[in-house]
Amino acid sequence: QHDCQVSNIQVMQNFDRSRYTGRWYAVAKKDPVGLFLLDNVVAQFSVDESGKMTATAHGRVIILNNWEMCANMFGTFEDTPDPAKFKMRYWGAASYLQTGNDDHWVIDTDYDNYAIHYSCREVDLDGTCLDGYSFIFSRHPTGLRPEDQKIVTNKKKEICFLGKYRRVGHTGFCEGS
Ligand code: DAO
Repeated sequence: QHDCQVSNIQVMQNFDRSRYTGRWYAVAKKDPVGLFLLDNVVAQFSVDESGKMTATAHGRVIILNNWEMCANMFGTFEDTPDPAKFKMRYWGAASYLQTGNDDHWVIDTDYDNYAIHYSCREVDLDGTCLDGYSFIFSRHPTGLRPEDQKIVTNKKKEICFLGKYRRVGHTGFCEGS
């Protein structure tokens, strides 16, 4: 399971979407090619009446090379046979923001403190991920608890993104949005 094959990546067992609802602060991110969300990234997951998972998120972005703003984003999740693997369709509150349809996998979470998200946008010919991104989420804006850090480090290794993350700061830039 350390061969970096996207198809062999282990995801959260018995993922419970209702326990996953609520606010998550991104504390670290591995960027994809052409990164979008820079920092101050907060996601809010919900489960609607029909049981479908949805999310809103905001984060600081720079668009048109020089314009800094807070992007308000929406996402809907399509279920797959694996309860921890979703297809996420996303779009912005404004038309000039990014839209897309990405894989959205929950690699691991304890629901109360940390979560590791993974998305591979492009699988290489050898089965490894050529272009992907990943968020490390915390329930706490201050970051991960020390006891969760080694779990997260191990998972970063398993998904072959260890060393590719940067810290995601929370400065209050998107507060009130
Ligand atoms: O920031 O480079 C990037 C890629 C992330 C794109 C996804 C943003 C929209 C997410 C909306 C729902 C929540 C998790």
